[in-house]
Amino acid sequence: MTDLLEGEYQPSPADWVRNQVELYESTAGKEGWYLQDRKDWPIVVITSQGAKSGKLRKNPVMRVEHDGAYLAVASKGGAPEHPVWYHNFLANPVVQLQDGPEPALYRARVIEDQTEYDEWWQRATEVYEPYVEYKPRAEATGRTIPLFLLERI
Ligand code: F42
Repeated sequence: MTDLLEGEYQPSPADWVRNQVELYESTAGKEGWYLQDRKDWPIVVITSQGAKSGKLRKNPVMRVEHDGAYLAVASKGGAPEHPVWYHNFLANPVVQLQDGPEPALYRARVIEDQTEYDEWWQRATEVYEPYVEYKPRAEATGRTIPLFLLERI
């Protein structure tokens, strides 16, 4: 697979993330398209450019799609801090998203409007119910889970 963004690919230090990306990309999305053994939990692979290094970072996130737009939920399991890719998306909002055989470029923006946030949060929890538990876990540490809307360029 050829990346649409320029830069050297730096695989994730997390085995499960790196392996899922490899399986997904090497099979053009025919394998590795869901989380764990749950075919009702589909994923997409997003490639961003490192905010500091400029290297390409690849992260699967849950597939939350509506009218051709995608949501990236920066949940990190409800951890106290944002995932590192959150900073990459802010610094370099043009990201690559693969949902199926071919990647495409999207522009990412943080959803600020509360109504829009609530609408997309609802869609996210319909795809992946564990987000419901991540939200209070993050909020207990003073963090609101950021939502990025990705629109095709
Ligand atoms: N994570 C989510 O947050 N939401 C999801 O919906 C989600 C779904 C999902 C499905 C399948 C799967 O396999 C993983 C899934 N994950 C999901 C996990 C997700 O892919 C990420 O692993 C997770 O969000 C943590 O992201 P992270 O970026 O914090 O990961 C760390 C461990 C990491 O990989 N760090 C790298 C490193 O080398 O330490 C990247 C570092 C990086 O990008 N550096 C930047 C650079 O310039 O290169 C610097 C950025 C800066 O300015 O600090």
